[in-house]
Amino acid sequence: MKIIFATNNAHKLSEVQAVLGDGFELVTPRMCGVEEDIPETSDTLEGNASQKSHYLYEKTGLDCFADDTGLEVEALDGAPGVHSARYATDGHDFQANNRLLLKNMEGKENRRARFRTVISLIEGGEEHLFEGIVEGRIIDHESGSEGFGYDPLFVPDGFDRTFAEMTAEEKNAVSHRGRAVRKLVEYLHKNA
Ligand code: ITT
Repeated sequence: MKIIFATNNAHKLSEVQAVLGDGFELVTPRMCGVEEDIPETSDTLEGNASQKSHYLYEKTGLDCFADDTGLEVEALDGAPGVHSARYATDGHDFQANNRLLLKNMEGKENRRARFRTVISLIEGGEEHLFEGIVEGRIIDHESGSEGFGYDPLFVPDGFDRTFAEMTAEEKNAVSHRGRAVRKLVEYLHKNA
């Protein structure tokens, strides 16, 4: 089954393809002739995921889905949250974001945080939402080189390694995105 995934993030694409398996072929916006950046102007993850999937559906008329993810840190009142991509700068500067997070966490005793992913699927013109959450903590230095984004700073509950110290398979087994995508797959299989 072919399905469009509204992302320009190559890391996300490979994580999602790994969970979906061989039965699904992911198509990117570029492969459908959508070259421009898809707007994300909402102040919630749900709103952004929905905005991205609707944008692509209106352009292509094909079934598609989008995910929006945020890192929600308790001691920072849920920041960076929906602003995770542009926490430190206007662009997707992972290193600058991690440096700013470390700075803002200096001296904080409460290190609790969670990643939350919301997927919006548009299938036959109808929208369905799926959520995935992983709880964990923010450590005080970067560790590991796998994954992307805030992975070097986040240790999921039940582990003593960051996401950036795990294989893609290990991360997907417990991650926010892995959980949300497994719900999506279950829905797609049921309705195939
Ligand atoms: P698209 O909108 O093109 O899909 P994006 O990188 O903007 O890609 P999001 O808005 O969903 O993706 O994610 C916001 C930021 O959150 C992202 O730039 C990363 O810094 C961070 N992030 C998302 N998923 C992550 C993950 O699995 N591990 C670590 N950081 C992640």
